[in-house]
Amino acid sequence: MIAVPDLSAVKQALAAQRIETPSWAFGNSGTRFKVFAQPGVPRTPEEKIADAATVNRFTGAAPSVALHIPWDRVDDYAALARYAGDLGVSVGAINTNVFQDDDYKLGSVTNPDPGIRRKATDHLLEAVAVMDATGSRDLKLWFSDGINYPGQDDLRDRQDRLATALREAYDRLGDDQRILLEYKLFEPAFYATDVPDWGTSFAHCVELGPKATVCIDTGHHAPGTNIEFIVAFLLRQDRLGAFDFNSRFYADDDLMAGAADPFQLFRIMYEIVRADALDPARGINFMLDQCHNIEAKIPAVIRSVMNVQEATAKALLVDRAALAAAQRSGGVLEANAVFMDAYNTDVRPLLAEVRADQGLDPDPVAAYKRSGYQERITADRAGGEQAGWGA
Ligand SMILES: [Mn+2]
Repeated sequence: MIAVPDLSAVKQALAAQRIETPSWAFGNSGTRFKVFAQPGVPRTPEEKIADAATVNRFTGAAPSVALHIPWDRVDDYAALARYAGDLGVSVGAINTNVFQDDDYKLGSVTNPDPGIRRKATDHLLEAVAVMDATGSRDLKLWFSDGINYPGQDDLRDRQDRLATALREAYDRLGDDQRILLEYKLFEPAFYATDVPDWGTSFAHCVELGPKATVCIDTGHHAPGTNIEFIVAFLLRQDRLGAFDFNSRFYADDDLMAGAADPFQLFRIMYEIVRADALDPARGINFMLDQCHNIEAKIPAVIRSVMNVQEATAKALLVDRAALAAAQRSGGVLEANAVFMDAYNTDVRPLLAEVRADQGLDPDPVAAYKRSGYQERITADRAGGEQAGWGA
């Protein structure tokens, strides 16, 4: 059996783990072909926050919820943050949206039209004002900007325009605020994306300053990309700010974290543990970025939180002394066996204990189903328009 040096330290680390949920995971979503509406889906930002608070109530591990502007636009953001606080959660990252206006057909902050660049940059500044009101630390930026055809626009000029907009947003940040710059290989642009990979994001962050960090969305890479290498590299450079966890089989599928490749999630979390970066005080925001198109949304988010916890527990169980000894002696098979022993451990009983110690039900999904919450929201939210993409 594997040797675990200090099981109480493992349990303590798991109890302290924090995972941020996305408001949009609770609304209706779909593919480009169809959005399937579900009963009980939130109609307002407040109802999305109530659902996120429900996930936190059953997992004890999801005390913040990310908002998306303008999908979660309200008149009084300070009041929204107080409402969240009353439900036991805080407002997390503020996500910007410069991809849904007709103006952005040729790009937002990289658009060849300076008037459209101004409009997009003003939206980023508006998001920082929202952060001031909600007490949020993180400004999350993802740009759909890119081009579909060679020659459509100048690749280098677009980088200059991007840098200009990022600088303006960065200079607007308060002392305790920061930028999370997300990258994505392709889609909606199919030939060249302006922030396609971690290297581009990293370089812009370095140029901006210490308050700019990279956000890794696990679904935003080419197939076969070694994401844990990117994690290790960015941690070493102190430039990893956040994850958008989700699963993909093909492209940016946004399925539940740990559903498609739990082994990859374990390898990622091992690099986090290896860098001692799990502690919330280290400043890495472990977020979910998912869409639950056909499955029930709240239990899917609960399951996702549990999947991240399971991958983390396995990563914490790696016998690092044995691993280091095997690595030093060139024991290829032995080192790999140490890794696999941890991965193959059934950590569900351990996590059930951690939950019981916190006064939680050891099975959060079953507890949610028994709670009657789903039936209540289905009845209460029968009238009015459901929130979804673009709402
Ligand atoms: Mn994302």
